[in-house]
Amino acid sequence: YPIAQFKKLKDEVTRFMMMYQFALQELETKVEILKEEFHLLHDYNPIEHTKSRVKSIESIINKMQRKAVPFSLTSIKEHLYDIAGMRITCSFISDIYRVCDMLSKQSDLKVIEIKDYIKDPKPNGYRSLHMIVEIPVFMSNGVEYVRVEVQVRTIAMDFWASLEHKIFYKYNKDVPDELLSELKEAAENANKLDKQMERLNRDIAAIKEQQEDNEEEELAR
Ligand code: 0O2
Repeated sequence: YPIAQFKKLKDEVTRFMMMYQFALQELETKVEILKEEFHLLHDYNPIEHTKSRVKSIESIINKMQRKAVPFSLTSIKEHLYDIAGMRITCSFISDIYRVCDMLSKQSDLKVIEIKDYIKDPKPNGYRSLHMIVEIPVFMSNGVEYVRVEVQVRTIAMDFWASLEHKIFYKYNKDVPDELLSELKEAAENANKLDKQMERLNRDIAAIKEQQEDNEEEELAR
């Protein structure tokens, strides 16, 4: 019964893709809660915005071919960690580590791997913190542990990565050398800007604290 077999396969694939969608929804809720709690308690929001996506079936197949992963749902789940991806854009570099720490402390979330491309940028200048996390997803027939790739970046890192990605594809992955070195220089400039903004933010916080102390002293007199 080829039709019945085809239907079974289609249901399996639908369920497989749904699992990643659910994992992302769970992670989005977690991040949203952290965001609101932080805002209410500290009157400050370390997260500018988030964006999630599930890889298309076409990209999954391309990646499987590139990595020579056998064609089965079990091996895809085992070998491809970025089927579900979430990008978290933060205001400052210190916020990236704060967000990573807050997520890592959640008991139902297991950190599988952390790649720190901020401490060790890629040779082309790419910076971001990548986390592979595993989240339990409860489905009607049991629990599935689903991996999600989380990329945590500043606005400047995101700006650079988005443009670099576009340029990379515009030149069909064969970018001229002089453009590559300009891109690298742009990444260093973005990093300088990130560091400058971090310093500014720290100075402003110190001034604010000093003002509050002065006001308290004034009231106590
Ligand atoms: P897309 O379209 O964003 O999904 P792997 O993920 O297994 O291929 P690797 O190298 O261990 O292998 O992954 P890594 O370094 O953690 O990077 C994976 C993702 O990070 C990429 O996904 C990009 O989204 C982003 N990334 C990594 N390096 C660069 C870079 O130099 N420039 C830009 N713009 N993005 C980068 P995909 O699958 O390549 O693409």
